Amino acid sequence: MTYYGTAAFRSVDVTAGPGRVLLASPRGYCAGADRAVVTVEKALDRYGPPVYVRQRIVHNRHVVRALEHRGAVFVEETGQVPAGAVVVLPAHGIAPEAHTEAARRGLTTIDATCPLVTKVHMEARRFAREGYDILLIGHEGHEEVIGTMGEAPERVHLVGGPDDVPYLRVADEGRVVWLSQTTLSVDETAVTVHALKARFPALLGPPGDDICYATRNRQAAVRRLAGVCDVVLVIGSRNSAGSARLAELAVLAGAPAAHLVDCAEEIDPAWLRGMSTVGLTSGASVPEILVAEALDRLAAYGFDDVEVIRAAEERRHFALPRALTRP
Ligand code: 0O3
Ligand code: SF4
Repeated sequence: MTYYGTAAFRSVDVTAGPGRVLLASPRGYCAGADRAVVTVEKALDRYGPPVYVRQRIVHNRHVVRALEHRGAVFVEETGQVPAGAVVVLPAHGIAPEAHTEAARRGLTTIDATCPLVTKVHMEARRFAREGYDILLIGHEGHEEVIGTMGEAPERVHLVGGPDDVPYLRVADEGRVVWLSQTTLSVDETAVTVHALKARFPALLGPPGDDICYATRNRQAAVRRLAGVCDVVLVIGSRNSAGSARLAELAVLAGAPAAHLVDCAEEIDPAWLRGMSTVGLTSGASVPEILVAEALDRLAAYGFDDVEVIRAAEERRHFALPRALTRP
């Protein structure tokens, strides 16, 4: 069949179909991302536009654009929010000094930080108070990492991977603990923790998993389907750490190729030529409409037999921030 792909506006001969799609479950919105997006929507309903949002509420281009259309204004710094305005803090959390700055400027602050990110902040605060050096496994420059480091900047050391371990210097090797970003690769983190334990035998770990349930489940699902797919498509934005990890993991788990795409239009039909099984999943910041559009596009290419591959059941739900539920 010849499909005139909107991505490149060119005629491409797709000889792939009929083929099947293995659809990962769970995929898409986690409880924290869902809560954060609904928080901005409810804030717009309650206060009217503009509602300011620190950074991206979640790392998804489609979500940010849709909220902008409704009157959300995304800013990098609290200082860019006019005095007295309403500001929503992102799901990834922010450093405590940003809360102080918001209060000083008289802003109405609605905190959409995911409770599971807040849990990591609280761990960092507690271990710092108890005199521990904190080895935070995470990606340099990622907003969640910046926020967690801000809880105890003098105590937290960022660990990007095993290569960083020999260079770590701590005050007391008997009082060290590792914590992590919530959206890391489970397997890569295990390798880093192994290297840290070899270097610091007294190393403690987080009291509960810092890599959250949603990250684990999405990785488990893609791992299950990758080995039997010719190619895996991951819907998610480039700046979404969790989505990028899913594409990497798909290849590590046996898929010959994987592609991270923001939306259906980015699916290049050339990727499907000669293929019979396509894996499809989406990151924790991705609304299901984008998956539905990708399925429509795949069906147009002849991949219209969809089978769900389930790795876990998810029922987690977080209540909205209290600022929005008060009468
Ligand atoms: O942390 P990551 O870049 O994957 O963030 P996303 O894509 O916005 O996904 C939601 C997860 C989150 C808010 C942080 O835990
Ligand atoms: Fe919360 Fe996990 Fe979702 Fe991050 S990925 S917002 S920690 S539930």
